[in-house]
Amino acid sequence: MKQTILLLLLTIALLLTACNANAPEEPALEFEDVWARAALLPTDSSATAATSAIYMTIRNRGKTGDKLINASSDVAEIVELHTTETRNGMTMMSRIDEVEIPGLKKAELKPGGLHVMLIRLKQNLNPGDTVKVTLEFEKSGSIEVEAQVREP
Ligand SMILES: [Cu+2]
Repeated sequence: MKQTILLLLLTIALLLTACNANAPEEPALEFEDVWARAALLPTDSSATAATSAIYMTIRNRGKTGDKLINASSDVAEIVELHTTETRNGMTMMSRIDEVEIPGLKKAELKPGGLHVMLIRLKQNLNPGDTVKVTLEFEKSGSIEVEAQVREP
């Protein structure tokens, strides 16, 4: 029984090694489940400006890590990379300079965590709309992705 498990583990290890051997050296980024939180502009001009956020999973199939260092979009006046932290029971968002995407791993941007913050929206984001966002990576350069607008 022990031997069977050992053999199984060995086989899995070999398979994993074989998979990684095929992986390119350079970062190879894939984007999954890219979406933006639906938001409406305030109808009252004295109200605070509307904000939203873009979330996604960034998978790196290459061996070398990369970093998301900037983002831009036409739908908002300001676009920032944010993280969410809870300190003394208070949940706060803060701006960060980069999001790391290690080699052969993934980075998840999701509600309550990392996100691309859209500040001062210029238009309504209705469910079903698509939003274009340009992501800038340290090594992979600029990549445009489309986010589907939906309710969280
Ligand atoms: Cu934020």
